[in-house]
Amino acid sequence: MNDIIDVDYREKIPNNVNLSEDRRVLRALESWHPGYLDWWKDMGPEGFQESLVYLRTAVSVDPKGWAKFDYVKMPEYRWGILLAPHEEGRTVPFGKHYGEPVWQEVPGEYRALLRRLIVIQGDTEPASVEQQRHLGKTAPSLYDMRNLFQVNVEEGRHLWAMVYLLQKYFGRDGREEAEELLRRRSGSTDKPRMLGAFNEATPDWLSFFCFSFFTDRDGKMQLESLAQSGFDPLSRTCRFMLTEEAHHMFVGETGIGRTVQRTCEAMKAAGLEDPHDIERVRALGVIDLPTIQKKLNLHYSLTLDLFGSEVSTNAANAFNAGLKGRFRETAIEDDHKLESATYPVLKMVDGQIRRIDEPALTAINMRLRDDYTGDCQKGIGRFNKIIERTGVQFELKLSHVGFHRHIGEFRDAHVTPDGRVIDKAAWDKNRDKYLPTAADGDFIVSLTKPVAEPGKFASWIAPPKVGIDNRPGEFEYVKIAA
Ligand code: BYC
Ligand code: FE
Ligand code: FE
Repeated sequence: MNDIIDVDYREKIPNNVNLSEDRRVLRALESWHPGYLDWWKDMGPEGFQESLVYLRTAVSVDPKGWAKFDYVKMPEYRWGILLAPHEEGRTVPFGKHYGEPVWQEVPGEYRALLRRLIVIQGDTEPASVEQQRHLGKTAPSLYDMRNLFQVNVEEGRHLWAMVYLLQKYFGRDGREEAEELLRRRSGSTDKPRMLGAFNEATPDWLSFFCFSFFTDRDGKMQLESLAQSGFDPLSRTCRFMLTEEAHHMFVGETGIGRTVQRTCEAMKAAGLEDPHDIERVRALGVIDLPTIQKKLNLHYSLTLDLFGSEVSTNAANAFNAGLKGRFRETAIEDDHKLESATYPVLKMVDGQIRRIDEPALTAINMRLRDDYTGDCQKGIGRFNKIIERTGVQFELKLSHVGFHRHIGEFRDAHVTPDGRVIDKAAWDKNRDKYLPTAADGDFIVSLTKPVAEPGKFASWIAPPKVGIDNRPGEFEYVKIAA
């Protein structure tokens, strides 16, 4: 990989961190880049590395126009390092340093805690690319394929964002962590990614849409909390990442919405009234609503695990230290120190689900999860509006937070999607009604035949209302290399 020498990094990496003057970091990035490209070629979108994809590239942080669209081969995407503008006089917005000037360097006493947060955040980004690498081959349209690849290159950029922080602020161990981020692999037994949901498979397009709806939304919540950080470079990095995250959730939300819409329209056209008549609905070449519900149950529950335990001293320490705040911290009206406040936490008590007041400081994860649940609920409401408009009688629901959990209070409990505690035998008996089965998966895979003709869509999904970058319906979003 000697071509790297030819790369003019001052020009090649779009940045607003004055990289050309920062020789030490430039050198660290130069030596990291070949490994990143090797990783991208091995673990990035399979079979499309030579194709021309109509992608947006972040080139500045100007809210009026931070991106430009053009055809690029993904390995040549210009992964940049962009921080939201410096805010004059910013102070630590929470915790025991509340009101003190924010840090431009890593506070020594919090070094380990901060590094861990950055590494965990960084680890999720390449993990999602790995999880989604096979999906290009079954894309329901060129439009969807382009959206997948857009999300993928931007998750790649999010990795760069965290690697920049590690290399600039954490010296040798930062560089080692940056290397490790390229070594772990989603789903691997010996070197798995750090968090549970990022080691799960994303076997089909409905899973991808659910992932971007639910899991990228956890990304949004976590980035919002880190955007509050008193460590200013982390805050500025996350603030800019959030502008990209919005598109990822758009892909998820419109993807599920279009799937739901197509199902309902096909049912109406065929005169099918019963959404639970699965066989006849499936025979129309669309995904039945109960199966969509099961997919939502799965991805929501896997994502809830990413919030950690409801009661967590890690979270309390990060808050106290001023490193990770609450969702929209600065808009909350309280002391921002949580010295005596309490927060209601859902817990398992004697086999019952109860709401118990806990010190708010240790209930930070629970609070963020509540904010997240509210956000998801609104999305589900929008799906139900789509169903309603078609006249089909069916309501999608967000499952109970205790359902199908592996982390925290509900980890050992069996809770139904509607929040009833049941025993293991009842769970085993009904599991296939709550979660997708292998047969459901096979059915979805059988439908996901690739469609690569501009302007055409697979049978199971409705076309989008508008194109990307206002392009017309027939636009060739991906020029597939032979
Ligand atoms: N899987 O005190 P606890 C995104 C570990 S998504 C495995 O309960 P804490 C994206 C935990 O590490 C956003 N292990 O939890 C989306 C700890 O281990 P140690 C990613 C888990 O620390 C789509 C122990 O259990 N960013 O950006 O308060 C595509 C006890 O932990 C899990 C972040 O997550 C799990 N699910 O909270 C692409 C932000 N949960 O230390 C990208 C940074 C917990 O005892 N991370 N554990 O060995 C954090 O803020 C926190 O680490 C967590 C956990 C919220 C993840
Ligand atoms: Fe990301
Ligand atoms: Fe994302």
